[in-house]
Amino acid sequence: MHVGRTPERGDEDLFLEAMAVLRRNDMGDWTKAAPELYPHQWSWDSGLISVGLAHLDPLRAAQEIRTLFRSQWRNGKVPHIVFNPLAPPESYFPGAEHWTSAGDFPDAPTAPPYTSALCQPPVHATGALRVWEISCERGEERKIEATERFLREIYPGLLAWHRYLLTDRDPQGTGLVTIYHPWESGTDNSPRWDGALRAVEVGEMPGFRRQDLAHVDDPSERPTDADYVRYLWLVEVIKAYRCDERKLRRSHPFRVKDVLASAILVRANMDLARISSIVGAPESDRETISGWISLGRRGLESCWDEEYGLCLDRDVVSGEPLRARTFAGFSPLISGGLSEERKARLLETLDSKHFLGDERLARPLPPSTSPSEALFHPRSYWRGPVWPVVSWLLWRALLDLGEPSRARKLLEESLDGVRTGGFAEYFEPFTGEPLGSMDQSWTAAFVLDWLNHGRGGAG
Ligand code: 2M8
Repeated sequence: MHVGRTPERGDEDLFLEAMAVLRRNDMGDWTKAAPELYPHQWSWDSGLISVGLAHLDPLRAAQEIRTLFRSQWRNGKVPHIVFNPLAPPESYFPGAEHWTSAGDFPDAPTAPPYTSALCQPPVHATGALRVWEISCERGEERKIEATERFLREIYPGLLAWHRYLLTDRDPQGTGLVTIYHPWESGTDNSPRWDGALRAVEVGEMPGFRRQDLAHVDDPSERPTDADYVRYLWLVEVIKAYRCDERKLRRSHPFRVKDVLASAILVRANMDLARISSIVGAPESDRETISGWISLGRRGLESCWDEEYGLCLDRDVVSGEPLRARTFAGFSPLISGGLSEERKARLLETLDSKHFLGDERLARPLPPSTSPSEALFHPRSYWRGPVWPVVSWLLWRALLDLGEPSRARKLLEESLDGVRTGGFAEYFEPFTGEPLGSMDQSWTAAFVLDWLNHGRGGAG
């Protein structure tokens, strides 16, 4: 049990506001990622929104993950978007019509609801375990039993999901997840992908109209048109392959080993191992999962870059590391099991002028891309702004690594950022200005988790 934070003035109002954001975006048994910009169910958003919802109602939180997994593909993949059948087609691009225009995908589940053919970082086992844990902390017997039943019900889906990532997405057996699209990383326009994207040759494709720009004041907050052309081209290739994993792994033009997704998978496997004990799964499952954890950690170690003091993604097509200083380089903190030396070096990088030691920062919160990176941009989406999801992932990692005072600092600074700027999707790192979508669901969910930290639940 971690020591709880001392409540501050204004906490109660913040709690009520966060709750109101989630209530407004609530679609009954799933949550819109944001009111206008993201009117559908996103995979890793929902996996983490469930943690915030658990502080309000563990049963509703369990339902969030259950709804997502109803659209799990036959091969175990959890889709990156489940499209809201009630959202007008022009509300988001590319929507269900775009994905299905070339016909059905053989591995896709029965529709509607339709899904995209991509996936996102596997935070779901972590979300599911936290839902149960928070339910236990709250101590309501009936809900504890219900969330335990939920774990029993969702466990086979979680296992199939992780197996998919460690087989279809890792045919080389490295423990590292291959992604086929920057959208799969969750960090869409991060400089992490620039090198690999540059090599993609864009062919003939139909014209398209972006919807995302209609929902932000300043287009520089979103990816550029040049990025979007490549994103859409990769979607065309995936559709032409009917998402056949064998074809994708042989000749898709964008194949990258994503260290962040891989580390999140290790963390999720640690949590899946806990779930497997709770639900009394066979011993052989636990052996498999434990093998996945060791393999993933070895894979991440092989991506270590001594000069940067970070872990780097690798381009499968060129065989080269993708050199960019971004928060994803701290992935080994998330996967854990580090030597003291490696941990110390990563924390040194975190404190350095490349990250928290940059004196221009409004708050000591990790920017998504290092301000010393040539491709840094303070307003552009994943190229510099501070993201609550990044802070939340690092906060959890620091707690687990026995770094409570660092973790507390991240938590308090993050809460302060939201108190001042609201429930934004991301924040300008030097001014704290809220950017992107407002009333972003997972920002509200993290606030609920931070406010309740160590308090045994509330609400
Ligand atoms: C952003 O990604 C979507 C595409 O998936 C978009 O820009 O349209 C990313 O920040 C992603 O990580 C997030 O899951 C999604 C919804 O919040 O938005």
